Amino acid sequence: MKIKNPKLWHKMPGGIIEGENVLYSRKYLKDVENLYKSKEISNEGKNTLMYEVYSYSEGDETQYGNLFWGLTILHPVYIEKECNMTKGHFHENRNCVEYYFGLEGEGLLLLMDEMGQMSAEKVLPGSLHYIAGNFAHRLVNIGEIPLKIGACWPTTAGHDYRAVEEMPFPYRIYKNNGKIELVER
Ligand code: S6P
Ligand code: ZN
Repeated sequence: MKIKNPKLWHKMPGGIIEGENVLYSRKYLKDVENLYKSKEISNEGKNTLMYEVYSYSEGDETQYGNLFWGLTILHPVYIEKECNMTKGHFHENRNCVEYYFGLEGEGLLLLMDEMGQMSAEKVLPGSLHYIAGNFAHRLVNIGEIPLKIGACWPTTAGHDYRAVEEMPFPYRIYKNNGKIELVER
């Protein structure tokens, strides 16, 4: 019997599990500019790479009980001092929970319930975050290096971005002279 090599999941960008079922997407500033307060983004700035998302699963994604394993990399970009953030979403299926865990860098995980109440958790290497199914979640890079987090969630969860567009997270996150500021909209 041959012993198999393990999947080095945190090295996904290195292509270690290339050839298997890995999905990859990336967002440029032009894709997410509406999230930011600044309306003065240059055409050149719009091509800035903001974040990358890898996800991986085996078997049938429509099968209840199946899971995604994911990696999100948020680059250290500031738009007039506002920190780089993911779009943020609820899961379409509000029963589907998720775990995030910090790998590298420094961030915040913003959690918002369906009434629009927000809380924030510090994300750092080794931190573990349980995201209940009825909470919208957004990652924010508050550091100077890429923020990398691992994630695990049901393949049947889906993304509900519209609910967050209609009821945005109530705080913007800025870094001002090295200090993190949460500013109410
Ligand atoms: C999926 C999970 C992550 C995010 C990723 C990007 O349920 O929460 O993989 O999709 O961090 O965030 P967003 O809000 O742009 O999908
Ligand atoms: Zn999610």
